Amino acid sequence: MYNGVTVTQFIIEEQRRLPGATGDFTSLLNDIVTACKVISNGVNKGALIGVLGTAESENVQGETQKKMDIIANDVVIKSNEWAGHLAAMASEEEDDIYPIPARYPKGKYLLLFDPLDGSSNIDVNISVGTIFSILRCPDGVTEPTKEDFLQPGTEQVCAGYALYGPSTLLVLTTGNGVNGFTLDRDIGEFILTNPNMTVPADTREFAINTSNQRFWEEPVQRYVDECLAGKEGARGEEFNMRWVASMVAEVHRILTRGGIFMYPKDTKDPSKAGKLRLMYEANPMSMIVEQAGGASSTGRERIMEMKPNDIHQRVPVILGSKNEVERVVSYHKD
Ligand code: AHM
Ligand code: MG
Repeated sequence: MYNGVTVTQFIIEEQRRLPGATGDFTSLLNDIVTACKVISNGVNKGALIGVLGTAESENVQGETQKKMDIIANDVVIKSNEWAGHLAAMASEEEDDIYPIPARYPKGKYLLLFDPLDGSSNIDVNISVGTIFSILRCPDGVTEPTKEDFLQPGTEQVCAGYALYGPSTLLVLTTGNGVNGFTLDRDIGEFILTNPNMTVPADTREFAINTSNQRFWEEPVQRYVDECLAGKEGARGEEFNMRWVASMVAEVHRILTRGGIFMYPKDTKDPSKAGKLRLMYEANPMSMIVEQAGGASSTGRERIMEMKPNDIHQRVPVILGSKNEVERVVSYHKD
C-alpha cells in the first residue's frame, strides 16, 4: 500500500519554511484544490449529467460559452468566496472583477482564473484545464478595483493549473520550483507524483496553430519554416509538431518532455495583440514554465514583466524550452 504526500501536506510543509506564514495561503490553496476536484468530477461525468454542449451566452471576449465554462466559473467562485482569504476575484468568464460579497470576511489575496481553458475541446472528450494565478491585494486596500489587479506577473505569489485528462493532475508553483500531483479518485486527494518538474533546455517539438500561418509576423514564419525544413534546412534536424488547442495540455507536455508553444501576434484581427489572455493564462503559465527552467516571451519582452492595462488584455505567447524560445526572440531582434 502506498502512502503518498498529499498536496495539503506539501503546501503546509512549504509554508512552514516561511517566517510569518499564517496558514491563510494554505487554506486558500485548499479551496482552489476543492474547486478543481469538483470541476474534474463534472468534466469526467460529461454527458451523464448533461454538462456538455454550448450555453446560450457569450463572455466578455465575445466567445460563445460552453455549459461547462459557466459551471466551472461558478464552482471556483463558490469554493473561494466564503473563507475570508480573498479580497476579490477575476475570471475569463466575468466581464468585471468579482468582489467578495459583503456577508463574507475579506482577505489579503486576489485570485485570477480561467475556469475551463480549452473548452472548445470539451464536447470531443479532449483534455481541458483550469488555470489560476494568486496576487497580493495592495496594502490597505479593502475594496479592490480593477486597477489593483493590474500587477506584473513577477508579483504572482502562486500559479497553477489542473489538467483534466486521462488522469486529473494539479501542477503548482509558489516560486520555489514546480511540483505535480495526481488525483487519486478513491481517496479524493491529490498525491505528489511529479516533484521538481523541469523543462529540458532543447527540444525538437513545436506547437502552433498553422491555420493562422499567413497572418504571422516574419520572425515566427522563419522559425516554423526552419522547423518544417527538417534535416535539409538551416537547423539540420527533424522536428515534430503537436497542437491540442488546450494550452494546459500543451504546457503539461512541455513540462514533461520539453517543447515550444506559440500563440504569436498575428494580423488576423488587428484589434487583438494575440489570442491568449495575460492575467489568467499567459502570466500563470509563464511563472510555471520559468520556475521549471524554461522561458516565456511575447517575442519582444518577457511576459511576466509586462505592465498590464486590463484584466482581459491579450498577449502574444511564446514559451517552453529555453534555447528555442531564445531563438525565436533573437529572430524578432534581427
Ligand atoms: P479558451 O480560454 O477560450 O479556451 O481559449 C484558449 C485556448 C487555449 O487553451 C489554446 O491554446 C487556444 O485557445 C487554441 O486556440 P485555437 O482554437 O485558435 O487553436
Ligand atoms: Mg482560456
